[in-house]
Amino acid sequence: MSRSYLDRGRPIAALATVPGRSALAVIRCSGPRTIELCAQCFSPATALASAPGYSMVHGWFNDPRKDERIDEVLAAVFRAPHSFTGEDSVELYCHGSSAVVARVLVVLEERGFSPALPGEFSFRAFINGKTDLVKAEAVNELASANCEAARQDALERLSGTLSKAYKDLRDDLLDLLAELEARLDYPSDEIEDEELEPESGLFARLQSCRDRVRRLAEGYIAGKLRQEGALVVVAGRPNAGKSSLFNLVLREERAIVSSEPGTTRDWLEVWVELSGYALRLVDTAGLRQALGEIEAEGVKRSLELSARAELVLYMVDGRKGLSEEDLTYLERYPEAIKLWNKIDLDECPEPPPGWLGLSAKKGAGLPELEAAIRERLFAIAGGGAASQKETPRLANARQKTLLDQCLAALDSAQAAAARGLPLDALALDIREAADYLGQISGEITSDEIFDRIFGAFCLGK
Ligand SMILES: Nc1nc2c(ncn2[C@@H]2O[C@H](COP(=O)(O)OP(=O)(O)OP(=O)(O)O)[C@@H](O)[C@H]2O)c(=O)[nH]1
Ligand SMILES: [Mg+2]
Repeated sequence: MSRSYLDRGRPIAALATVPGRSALAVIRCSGPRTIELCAQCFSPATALASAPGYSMVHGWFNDPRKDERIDEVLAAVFRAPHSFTGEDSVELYCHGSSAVVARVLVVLEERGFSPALPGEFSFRAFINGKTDLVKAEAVNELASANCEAARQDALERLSGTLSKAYKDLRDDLLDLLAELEARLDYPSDEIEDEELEPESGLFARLQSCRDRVRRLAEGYIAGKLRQEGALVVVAGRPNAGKSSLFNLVLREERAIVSSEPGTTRDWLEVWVELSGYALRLVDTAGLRQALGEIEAEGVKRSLELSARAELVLYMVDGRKGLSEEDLTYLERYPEAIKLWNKIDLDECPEPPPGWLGLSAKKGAGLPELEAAIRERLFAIAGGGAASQKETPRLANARQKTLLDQCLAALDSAQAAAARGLPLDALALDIREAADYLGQISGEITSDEIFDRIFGAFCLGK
């Protein structure tokens, strides 16, 4: 199959819901002759063919070649340009079995529909001017949001706050550029001294744009974490109680717990949601001078995971206190939340300052631990929509790369201004910076990026 997104002459169809068994499945169709072609497999055919936009028609989906009914369906009709894609579209609500879906898709293909590429409906919406790239990406982010924080942010982006921030910035840069270019026609194309004053004219406006780009780029860490979830690693010496904590959070005896040190070798992970954030919680092998090759590999992986983690929960057996290894580890991860485990035992002394008392076996201290995690995540990832009033958050690597490139171009423009270079050198950098912002929103595109952007979307989206 070598169809391209740019091949828009044919109608497309795809399952828009999760494949498998469900009450209903939605099959989405869009493109030239969609309503007419769907009507050919629908009875009563004229009811569908003549249905106004934004209406639903009840009937049967048929295989016209075999003159056979396939399913009882509802068809939602959208007429161009008033649809998601901007094209004529039909959504078929059929029963959610794989047998029904497979037959409907085969019949649609026989009628001339091509199986949609991932994200092809969104691509068509973009190319038909229904959305910019940032909002198209937000739709996909909303469809894949796996926690409340991700949902809130994606919705904020879908409502256009981020698109507006990019657009305002680009407009300001283009205004600046227009002024510079107008002045290039004058005999003296040097920058006037007063314009280099931080508070005045050109320099100040350039500086303000640069600061706004920098703030947006800085929001990426929080945005990505809220969208994709945080890696939270439980680390500590063997037997500290890491797997017990993992099971306690999970409310299930998932990890093997035993009094034998070195029980966990392969690390285990589970997704949990805490206060709206998705956490990828990982139980790791206990840190010590390993006894054999397998344990050594486990320890190596624990250290690698710690290095990648957004948050480390470092646990010790309170009865044993702090060892040399614990202190060495904590020097490397001073931000770790420090857990003093087994406080249910009489021989366990009080936790020292800065340590949180816990019983991974009995559950004491868990609410305090959750509060500490919440506080730490909030510090890294910030709050909900209200906190985005000034600077909306992005969570998309493509946008971040282009923002970084834009920032580098503005840095170069500032350096040019500071060195009193001719205006055309400055104009070149500002043009480049504005172009990067245009690529973010899709005002400037090249064909080859479509596969990369939309290819990562869900099928049927
Ligand atoms: N009394 C008490 N025992 C605990 C507690 N947490 C863990 N244990 C016991 O300590 C032993 C080790 O627990 P694990 O959870 O397997 O420890 P681990 O840190 O995963 O150990 P490794 O996988 O070997 O690194 C087991 O016998 C647990 O029952 C606790 O809070 N209180
Ligand atoms: Mg373990």
